[in-house]
Amino acid sequence: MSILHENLTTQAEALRAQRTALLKEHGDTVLGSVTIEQVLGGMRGVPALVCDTSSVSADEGLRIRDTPILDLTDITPEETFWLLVTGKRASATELDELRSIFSKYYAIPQYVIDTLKAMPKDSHPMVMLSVGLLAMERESEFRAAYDKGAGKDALWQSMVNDSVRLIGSIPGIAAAIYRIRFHDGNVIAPLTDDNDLSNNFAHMLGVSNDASWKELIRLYLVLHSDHEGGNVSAMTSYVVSSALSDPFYSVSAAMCGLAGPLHGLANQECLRFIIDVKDQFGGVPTDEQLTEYTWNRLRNGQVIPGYGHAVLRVTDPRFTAFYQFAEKHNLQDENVQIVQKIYNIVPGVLREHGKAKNPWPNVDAASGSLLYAYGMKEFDFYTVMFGVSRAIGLCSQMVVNRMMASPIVRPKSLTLAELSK
Ligand code: HAX
Repeated sequence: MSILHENLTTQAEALRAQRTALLKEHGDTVLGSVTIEQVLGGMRGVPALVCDTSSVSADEGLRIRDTPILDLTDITPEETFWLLVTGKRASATELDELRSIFSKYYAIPQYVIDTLKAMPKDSHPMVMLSVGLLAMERESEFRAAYDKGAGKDALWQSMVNDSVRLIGSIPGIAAAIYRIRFHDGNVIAPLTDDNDLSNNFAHMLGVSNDASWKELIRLYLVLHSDHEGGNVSAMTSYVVSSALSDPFYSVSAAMCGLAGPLHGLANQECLRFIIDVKDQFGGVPTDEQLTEYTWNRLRNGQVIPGYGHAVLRVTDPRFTAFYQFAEKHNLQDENVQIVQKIYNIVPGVLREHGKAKNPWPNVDAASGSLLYAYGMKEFDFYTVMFGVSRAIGLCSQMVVNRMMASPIVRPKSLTLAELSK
């Protein structure tokens, strides 16, 4: 049994006891009412999920286990996973063990590479990511444990094993997609002298040898990891895994949701927006040009990618973290300058436009321009980068839910006629 399992054993019992006590003593406590606007409006604000790993408030944004994300910008993906799943900061020994478990999976199975190579050349990288994860489902220890009759209270243990395998493998799957889809198809092997997850991911992508590229990848993997339980990708994996589907099924399904332009694909759309602006004006536009360009887009019924949020009502702290990274490393190419100019202009236009409840940038507004600055110019790939990070949060949430022995999700739907009545 790993140190991680040992840490979680006591927690699993405590979580189940807390859940049972809440159900027994307060099961009929009313949390609020649900309006027709919420039923027709994507269930906005309906308190219907439990998520202990992180929370998002309108006026501050993401907290991981109650620590503001801007206080966590120096940690590694390994530390992030440990914090998300256990609620505690890892010791050096715990991290060493976790890193060594993850690193067993950096080199992905050949059949996954073969599957990715067999896909049509114009497959979207997010389709390839979802397929790559599904191909690995045969490795699931969770499914094997279920098939052998593991009891409901014990299933979280094999879910931890699947989670570390999945988190350890997904950088290799993503890097293979990048090499196959955009380069010569030669997949780069993991490092032999360094078992750090983000260093290996940075290396296997083969984009840059710059030390700050590794730093960007580390930051990227931390910032996108988790965003409480109600966003499309987290809720998808929650629903799928509630049917006791294993993490490979659940994260693969979540990636299909992340691939939507209103969710993770927004980072690809942001870069497209930036390049369009640059092409249109032959470089960084003036304030007036950008204002007019933004208005034209809104009049055309298109959204401004990277702006707005279903929960946030302030600048996303994850945007701030990327912005600070650009300043620290003096990244001043035209795309970064356009990101800065958009930040100066777009919130004012969106406020005047009067529709978006939040005129401020979200995480996707800056991330792509940084990847581009280091030479990763294939913006179809950016959501895959997001997915590698998000898998850390999805797996953490699924482990915690399985420790609690959460039941299958089954809300009630109504017909429009029933609503009208
Ligand atoms: N540009 C133009 N219009 C916008 C807008 C934007 N950036 N953000 C919101 N609006 C519009 C909505 O389309 C909606 O219009 P209708 O009433 O005509 O339908 C109206 O303003 C009210 O929307 P809202 O309540 O403020 O926002 P929602 O909770 O419905 O949606 C979204 C939140 C993030 C989907 C939305 O702000 C959006 O489409 N933003 C652009 C895409 C984007 O950046 N997505 C990434 C979000 C972060 C994320 O999940 N990353 O993965």
